[in-house]
Amino acid sequence: MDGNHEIDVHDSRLRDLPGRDGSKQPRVWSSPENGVKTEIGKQIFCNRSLNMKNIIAVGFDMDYTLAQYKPETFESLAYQGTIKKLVYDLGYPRELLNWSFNWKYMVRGLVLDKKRGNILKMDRHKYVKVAYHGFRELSKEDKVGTYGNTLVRDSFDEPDYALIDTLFSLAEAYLFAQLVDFKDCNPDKIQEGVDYARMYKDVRAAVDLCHRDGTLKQMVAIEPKRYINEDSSIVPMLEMLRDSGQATFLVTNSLWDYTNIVMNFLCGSSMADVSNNFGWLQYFDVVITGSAKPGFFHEENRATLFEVVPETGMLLNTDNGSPIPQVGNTSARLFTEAKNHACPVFQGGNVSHLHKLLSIESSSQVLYVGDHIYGDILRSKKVLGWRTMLVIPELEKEVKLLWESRDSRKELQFLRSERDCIEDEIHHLKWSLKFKNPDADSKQKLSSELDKLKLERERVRLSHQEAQKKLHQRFHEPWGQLMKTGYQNSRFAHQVERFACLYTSQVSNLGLYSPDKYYRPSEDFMQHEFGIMACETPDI
Ligand code: U5P
Repeated sequence: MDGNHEIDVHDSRLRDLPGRDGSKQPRVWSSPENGVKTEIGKQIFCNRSLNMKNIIAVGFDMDYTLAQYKPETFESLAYQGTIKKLVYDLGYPRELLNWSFNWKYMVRGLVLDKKRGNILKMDRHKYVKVAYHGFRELSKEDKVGTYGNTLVRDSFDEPDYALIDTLFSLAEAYLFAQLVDFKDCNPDKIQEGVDYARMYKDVRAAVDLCHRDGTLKQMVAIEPKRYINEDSSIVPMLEMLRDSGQATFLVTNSLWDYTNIVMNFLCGSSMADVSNNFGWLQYFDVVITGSAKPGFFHEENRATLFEVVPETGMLLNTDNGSPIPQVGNTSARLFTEAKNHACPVFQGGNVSHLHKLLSIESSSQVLYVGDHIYGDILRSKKVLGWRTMLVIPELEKEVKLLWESRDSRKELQFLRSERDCIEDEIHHLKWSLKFKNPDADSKQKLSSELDKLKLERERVRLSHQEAQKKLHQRFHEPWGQLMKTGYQNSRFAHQVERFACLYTSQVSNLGLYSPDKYYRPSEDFMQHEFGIMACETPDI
């Protein structure tokens, strides 16, 4: 098999990367249309063909899509705020106040088993490959005993399981693991009747409250730079889309006052008082705040659409998305004229309002960019048929590591096939011993050969195990590669493949490609095709 095949995890174009001769600066590829080289970490990957010429509106989620929060400050703040609520409002022991948060420990794609206090990583077949109880790894026997039976394997969904599928969930997953450990070691210190599932429920409610009661947002408002990454390429990307004739819109669950603060920061406003600065609205055609996604994507959702007055945050009634005709004024006023802003701002409503506001006739004309596989991507694609792009910030590092570890992965594949060959040889020897009636001499020869092979098999097995562990740790200790679980795609990767037409590490990567680009995936291969494609002269 071609050695370069190893890095061809998502896109065959990677095979043609410069540096297949081993040169040291390979992490770029040539974009065919313009000859410009784009780093792999900033590449947009395509699962399903998408011709940007057919897209008339590009929409964005805000939090963790346009705005990349710094987990070391933002999620730490959520973590600390949650602990305070657990202690002061819900009666958890005061020693929790001394706990600290390792923001690098949890990763997206994990599943919490609320009842058992376990944290799981599974592959696309829902086979649990890595399992921890709190911070203690489960033995293989325990893991297989609990989750191994394919017949009873459940769906790993709510209400008994919680999916860690947004970056917002990393702090609560960590706190849950800490509480599980704490309860195991100090059963008397946790109130009677509070089991693992109840602890999860308390943590979830407390985190959610931190997001809603100002614990987080007031701090972000004071010093956005401390909590959000600056990204000077967002504005040029939005301008590029608009210059090419595509409408742009924002649909966020955040409310107007917070949205205004974050968007001012992202769009580079240097004004100290952002409450009166709405320059960033010029980059959008419609802004919808407080959208209550994923309900927003359902046309039958009857949420009322209000117009927001940017200066005051006041909500005005609308006539189902149209301006209310003024008394004594025969023509309905236009939002934009009335407000003197580049685009109208709303709160609530549903997708039909948005389609009407942007004159969208077919949902396949919309591309929506979000970070939440369920809240943004799955629902908008499945329910509506919008085209989707998922933002996965973790991808930049993952792709870099994939490149750097290509030799180790080659070694791993070699060991795996060596192991398989030995296994086959052992089988043949056993077969000969049993069915070919060898004479005493041959029998002895075969038996000693068999013993040698068994030793060799053990040596290769251990080397393979060691190499696999090293590679796993190189990506993430304890969870390994985000998109892989062993040799299979992870459950997270499987969802990305199914629901995101495109995926990339940062929203601004859109600006690195033509707004007319025809995104195409590599050819699909089934397993039987892989072998044939790798052989130059197939032995048929
Ligand atoms: N949020 C919550 N509860 C949570 C996590 C997030 O209310 O447990 C809020 C965030 O603070 C943000 C919004 O305001 O949801 C995310 O919206 P979006 O921009 O991703 O749509």
